[in-house]
Amino acid sequence: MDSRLFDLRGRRALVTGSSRGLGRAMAEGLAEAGARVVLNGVNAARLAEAGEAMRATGHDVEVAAFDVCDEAAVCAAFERFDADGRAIDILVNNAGIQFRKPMVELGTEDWRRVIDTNLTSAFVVGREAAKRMIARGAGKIINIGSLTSDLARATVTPYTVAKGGIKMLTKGMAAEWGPMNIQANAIGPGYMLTDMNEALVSDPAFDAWVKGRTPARRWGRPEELVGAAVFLASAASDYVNGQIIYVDGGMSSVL
Ligand code: GCO
Repeated sequence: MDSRLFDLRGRRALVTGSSRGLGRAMAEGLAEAGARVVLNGVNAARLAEAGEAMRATGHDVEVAAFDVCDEAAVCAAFERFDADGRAIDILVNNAGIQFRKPMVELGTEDWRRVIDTNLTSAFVVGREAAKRMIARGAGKIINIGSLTSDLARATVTPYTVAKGGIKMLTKGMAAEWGPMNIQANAIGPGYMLTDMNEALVSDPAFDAWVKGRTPARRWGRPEELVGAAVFLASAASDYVNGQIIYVDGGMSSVL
């Protein structure tokens, strides 16, 4: 096998929402595979800290603080990339929030906030990245879905709807941008040990449910997404388009 198949040297990867959690883990993994990584988040101080920590381990890291929900800020960020000659070869649309509430108690503003952050932002950032990728004749887009891209759980419906939308947005990107040599795919994490899930991990009943419901009998670790991310960011996936890879310990495959 050609060892360069998974080699990301010479490629720049923008990972949204990457100062911590799944985004940070994937950013570190892409850097390990040779990519120059652009960290993104809204908190400039936390972002700078993450950048320093990654540079300290020898990684080639840039930071770009902007709010993925602010279309003007997204467009300005890509204009700065253009001006600096920084091509985004790989985009990981990871930024997202969770908001747990039964729908009958859910305000429309909270609904919109989750949809905008978890789905609309992936469209806006994806569109701006794709314009440049089309001009260069190549690109990789990795949208972060969820187990809830396919399966619903009570009290997280806006998140579920957004993540279901991520699955179909990915197919739409494949349909429109595949002919321009852009491969758009998704990763569907299962129940991962992240800050976002802290309340669930520390709930003994929920913890037992996740472990009982998952063939792997455990929660996933953020770094366990790196393999799928490097695969979808590399030449190894040049004929893969519109797919979602579930990294969920098998939960979505069993009753
Ligand atoms: C929840 C969790 C899930 C997981 C993950 C599952 O409240 O059920 O937050 O949404 O985070 O997305 O794939």
